[in-house]
Amino acid sequence: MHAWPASEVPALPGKGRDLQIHDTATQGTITLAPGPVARIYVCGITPYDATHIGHAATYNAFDLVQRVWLDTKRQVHYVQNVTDVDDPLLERALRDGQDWTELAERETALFREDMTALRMLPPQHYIGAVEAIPGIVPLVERLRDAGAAYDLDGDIYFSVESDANFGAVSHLDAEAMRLLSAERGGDPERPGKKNPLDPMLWMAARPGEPSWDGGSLGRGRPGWHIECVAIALDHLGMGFDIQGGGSDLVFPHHEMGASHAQVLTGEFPMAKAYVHAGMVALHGEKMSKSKGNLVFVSALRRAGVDPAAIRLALLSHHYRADWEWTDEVLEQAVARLGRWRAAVSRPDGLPADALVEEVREALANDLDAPAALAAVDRWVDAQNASDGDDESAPGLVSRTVDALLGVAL
Ligand code: 5CA
Ligand code: ZN
Repeated sequence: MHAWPASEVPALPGKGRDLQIHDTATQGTITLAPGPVARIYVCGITPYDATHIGHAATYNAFDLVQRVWLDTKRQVHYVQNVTDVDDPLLERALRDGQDWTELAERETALFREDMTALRMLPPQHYIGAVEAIPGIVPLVERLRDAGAAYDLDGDIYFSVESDANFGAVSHLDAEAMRLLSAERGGDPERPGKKNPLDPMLWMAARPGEPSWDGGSLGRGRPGWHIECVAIALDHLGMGFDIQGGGSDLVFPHHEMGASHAQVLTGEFPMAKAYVHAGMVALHGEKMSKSKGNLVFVSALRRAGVDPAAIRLALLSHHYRADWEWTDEVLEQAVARLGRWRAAVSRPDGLPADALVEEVREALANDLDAPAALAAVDRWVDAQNASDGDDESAPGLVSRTVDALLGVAL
């Protein structure tokens, strides 16, 4: 699949510092020191509805990761998937009497537009589940041949008991896992499974549903977790720097993915850091396609909201926090954008070299975007209250805000 166009990232004087980031698996902050090419996999959308603010907040977090690494003069190898065949997508298409491929294509196209408007840097490889099927089938065959997968009425399940390290990403107890599995696409109640938590690797063809040739697996379609493992291993290999997503992916998705990869390669972890963004709520509940309590990025854009203000609204919350979208959050962001633009539109101003370092330090410290905004606020307030004469300052501030925060002033 094609991704979306990259906005230019201005180069800044000097060099950023290495990223320290909270890792769910080790339950602490680690310093990542990638080689010349940093590698990141971010779980992409299931395209059955438009991009909402919760999605945008999660992709904003990983966009900051890219920007921090680019500022350390590294290249970034970024891979993202699109779950373009899965139960919720097929159910929505059936409900609305539309073709599932058209639904997926339309919503993916809208996602690209939203990401472009928000200045999120694109992945180099943007891979759909459907196009990944030829790579998924041999992995499922290998798991089965290694005794880590079994057949249940034609469906192939992964046996979580085949991985001694199972649980090492989420650290949840069995009961919590069971509840989350039922909530998030698993089928712990299905009779005949070795362990209720075992996730499907390959679902045998169902009447009226799309299916593909699975070689020795028979016709069917891939499970969700093996999709991301196959794409990540194909494009990044084991031991890449970050696997990212929202905190609702910790279990079962990232736990199962780590487990599949561990059994396939004998190595743990698949990613050096498992990084999770908090959940954005609306009216007190997690924004979710299934509940329908959504604020769409595209609807805000249509209503004339500047995407830079949406981006500032996202940045005003720490990525690991759960937070609530309100009109006030957006109003404050619009006001801040106005103040910032006024301050950098002056021909000269207060020296800004220290600000560049403050923003760098805030982001390198577990992507502390609110601290970065506070640093820019301080420069802006001082600039508006005085008459500095550094002619390079407004341009340097604009470039810093653009390069490190993705906001065009
Ligand atoms: N296709 C899978 C990942 S492989 C999936 O979870 N798709 S999704 O469309 O449901 O979500 C896309 C990303 O947005 C995921 O990282 C998810 O964790 C994140 N996300 C979903 N809802 C919210 C929310 N309310 N707040 C923050 N992030 C969210
Ligand atoms: Zn994923």
